[in-house]
Amino acid sequence: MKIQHFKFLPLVVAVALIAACGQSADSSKPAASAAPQAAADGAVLVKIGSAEPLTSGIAHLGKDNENGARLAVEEVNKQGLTIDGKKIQLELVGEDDASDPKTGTAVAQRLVDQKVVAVVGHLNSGVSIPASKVYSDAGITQISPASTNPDYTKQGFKNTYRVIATDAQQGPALANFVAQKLGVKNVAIIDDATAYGKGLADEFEKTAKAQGLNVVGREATNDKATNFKAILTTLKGKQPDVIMVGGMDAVAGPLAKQAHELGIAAKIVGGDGMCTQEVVALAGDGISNIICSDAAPALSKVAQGPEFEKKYEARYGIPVQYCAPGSYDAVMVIVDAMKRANSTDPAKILEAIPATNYDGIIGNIAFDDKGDLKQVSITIYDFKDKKKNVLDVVKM
Ligand code: ABU
Repeated sequence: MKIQHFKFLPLVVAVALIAACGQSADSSKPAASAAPQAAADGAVLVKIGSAEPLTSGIAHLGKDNENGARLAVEEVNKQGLTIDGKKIQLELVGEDDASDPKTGTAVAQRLVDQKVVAVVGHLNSGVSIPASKVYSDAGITQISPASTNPDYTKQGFKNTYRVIATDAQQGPALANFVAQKLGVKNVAIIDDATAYGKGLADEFEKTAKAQGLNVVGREATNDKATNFKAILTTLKGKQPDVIMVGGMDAVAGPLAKQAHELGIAAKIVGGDGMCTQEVVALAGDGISNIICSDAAPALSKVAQGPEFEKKYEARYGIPVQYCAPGSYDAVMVIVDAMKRANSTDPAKILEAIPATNYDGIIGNIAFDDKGDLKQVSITIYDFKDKKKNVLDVVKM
């Protein structure tokens, strides 16, 4: 809203109207820099958005992300936060994107309209990518704890960050492990046709071929599928030593179970989306064949990891599933930016984020010029006694 819109009104009325609208007098500034609200105890209420699937086949993973972010908000509020001499009360505003790109952009707009100062989310790359345009237009920092598709941070937006490795790092790490550590020759690939699943499978395939592996078959399914017996039967005839799955645990778990039922002895190999605690229940006896990577360090291998696991279980009564540590860290990175900027203005937070140098649960967090982590750690696991067991760590 530019001041000249009111050129026929008395100046005092124009100023009052601008103030009432809660908007800058310069329309080129993001609408997100509206005046903060007051909390009940007189503290300034500052909202942080949290967006992930709270319904859909991977609602358990979305809830885990939200749990991580909420734990951080609760801790900051308990410790007390003062910015620019004002007591701050953080509020986490959670929204359900249902793993759906269209719902994701609507949710992003809803968070912007609710005047959040930054957003932790989304989970799915296929949702984070379209939603990032909404946050970019509003000048709000977006930090995804889970989206690994490289394209998310390649769009030229200044506000787009992640606290997880990318599939351009994870895919090659997995393929190198298969070629060098498993010492097998024939691999088949199945992807779920999502930005994540297909993207990771493509990265895996490129490196697998460069490593001299034979890709004996490639099949596609979708992220809502539950019966994989037809494509597994086709691939069984090609006798793969490994079946790489680009998909989340809701696909890879039942797929591993059905492969076991069909007598397929191949290892079922995949990325972070299937490397969850829930995959144990979903895969049944097929769990013994699963090898998967996390695009993050194992909690057992990082300084604050074991304490985080204890805190999380004490608060929620369940173990960490997935990217809760990254969600927790993303909130802390936003708070760290507020402290360094001495401001809760979204524009000032965004300005402070590139200089982040924060020691989080997942390790040191500093960003490159695209918004990706400068240092990452990929962890490769199998499952022993239904628990994740570290096989290898690749630092990049
Ligand atoms: N990183 C796996 C799950 C989320 C995604 O990138 O779609």
